[in-house]
Amino acid sequence: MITLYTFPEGFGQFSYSPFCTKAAWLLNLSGQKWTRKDMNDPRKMPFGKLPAIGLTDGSTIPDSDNIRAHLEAGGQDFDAELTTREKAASWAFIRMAEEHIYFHQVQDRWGDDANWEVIRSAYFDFLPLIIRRFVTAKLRKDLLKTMRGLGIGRMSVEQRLERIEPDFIAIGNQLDGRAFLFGDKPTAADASVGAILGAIIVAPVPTPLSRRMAGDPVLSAYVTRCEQTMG
Ligand SMILES: N[C@@H](CCC(=O)N[C@@H](CS)C(=O)NCC(=O)O)C(=O)O
Repeated sequence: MITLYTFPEGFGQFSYSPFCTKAAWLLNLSGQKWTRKDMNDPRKMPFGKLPAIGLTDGSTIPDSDNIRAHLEAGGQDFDAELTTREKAASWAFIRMAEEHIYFHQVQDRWGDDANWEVIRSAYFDFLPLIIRRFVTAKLRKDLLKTMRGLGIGRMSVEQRLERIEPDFIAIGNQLDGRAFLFGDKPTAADASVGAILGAIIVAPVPTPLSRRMAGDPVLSAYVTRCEQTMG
């Protein structure tokens, strides 16, 4: 049986990491038998990140894209009913969610003081008390430096909302009244997009971004549908 190494459950979701939620949803869609193993510290994982899966031969496959590729190599086709053009669009939606929208969610959790207080405890209470404040302050400082490097960390909340709005419009237009991005069944793109939008909605302390998502009837219903169908 496959073991999914994942960050723990959090904020009402499978995991507080949307990439772990995505991996769990892909595993569910594949119909494979799997079990979860929660971890707090991913440093021993091949990429130093989660998710990863452990196979019965003892090997470990890190990264949700590689997990998808592994399942596909075993015969699963998440996008079986998609045309070549739809597959191209699917890939672009995945990248938009994972390489852009995701970082706005990270900025919301780590950059906003009220959210930081909650996530510091949710993510790092496993650390010994004596080093916790020091270590987490350094982690936050380093992460926010990375976010400044990306550019997102230099924007005001209003500028971030403006920047991400076209992404939300694109997702709404792609849904076009349908249940999922490419029709009435979830595909690989829904596992990425749904998990990342879901992580925005459940900001522990509401932010302008989480309110924007939660107040969008189409996108919030889509997230709920993804959770109910793939979760
Ligand atoms: N491209 C990776 C991204 C995974 C990722 O960024 N995981 C984050 C949690 S959402 C992580 O492990 N962060 C811990 C760290 O960077 O130390 C994937 O698709 O699996």
